[in-house]
Amino acid sequence: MSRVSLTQYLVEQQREHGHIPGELRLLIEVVARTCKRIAISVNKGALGDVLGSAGTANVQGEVQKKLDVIANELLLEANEWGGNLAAMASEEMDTIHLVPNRYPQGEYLLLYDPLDGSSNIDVNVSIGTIFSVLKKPGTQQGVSEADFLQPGQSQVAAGYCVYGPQTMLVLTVGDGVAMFTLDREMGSWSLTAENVRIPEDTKEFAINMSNLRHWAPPVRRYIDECLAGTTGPRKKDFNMRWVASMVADVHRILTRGGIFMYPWDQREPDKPGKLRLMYEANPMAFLVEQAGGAATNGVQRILELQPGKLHERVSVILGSKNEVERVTGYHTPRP
Ligand code: P6P
Repeated sequence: MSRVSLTQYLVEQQREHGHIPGELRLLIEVVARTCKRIAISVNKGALGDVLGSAGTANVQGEVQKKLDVIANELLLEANEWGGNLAAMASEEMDTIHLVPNRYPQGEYLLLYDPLDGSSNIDVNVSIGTIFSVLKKPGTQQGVSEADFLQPGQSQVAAGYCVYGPQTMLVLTVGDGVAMFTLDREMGSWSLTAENVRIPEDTKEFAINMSNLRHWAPPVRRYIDECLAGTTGPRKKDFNMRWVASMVADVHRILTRGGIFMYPWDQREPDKPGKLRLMYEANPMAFLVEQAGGAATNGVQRILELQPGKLHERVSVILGSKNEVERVTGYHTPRP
């Protein structure tokens, strides 16, 4: 049986729902092709000059891995010529990257974390590329950072590529979530799941437990109740997973349910959280909601948050709807 390719899926989705005009389809296909190219570098490991530190720091003040820089460069170069993009923003770049004047400017804005989970690269644990697509507001020529500062519900597409035992592309354009597996013999993406649904209940939570003493009381209460298992108020035992690679943890939740939490903690009280709103939380929240899950910052839907800065951080609680609503309820007790 011949499988549905990414191009066929996008063409048929456009025919049925009209959400993927040609310029957006080109953007998605170019990002998907670049993820295949990134996978080649990731899979080289010690056989290629791709491991270890690049000896530079990014805007977050984090040491950049060689693969962070490689992935960022590949995405920049691949997305400049299409005539469908006005500019790009990346976790690895201080400011937005305008499409060079030698190319026509388009109406889309592309944001990405080129390689999330970089601390896992050198120890061969799954990592990923996360991307988010917005439309440039207005019709005026030119583009500024302010044009990127749109709430997540304005996204027209979002997705990630997980470089794991399988290389998989997971995508939404607002009509549900589809998953594609890289067919290495063909060198193409094959549709392997669509209309993905996250179970509303779960027995599996994902959080970095080493931060337990730093959490706010509502998070501490929720986790304590999970740990109490059948002897506590939840009356059921829970399991825990923490890959420390958001793409891997979210992929597990999209595949079998669960709740992922990277909440505010008192280690750096001025920071609302560790994860970035524009190119980590927003695309993941779009995917999770499209799969019937929920995503909040503990108080509000992540997709409703109005960004103030390109690289701002946010507290993230996402996954199985009933669990996310429970944790959110602990933050905002019912009147
Ligand atoms: P910690 C990876 O660096 C990342 O940004 C996310 O992918 C991941 O969920 C989180 O940080 C892990 O953070 O503090 O557990 O190492």
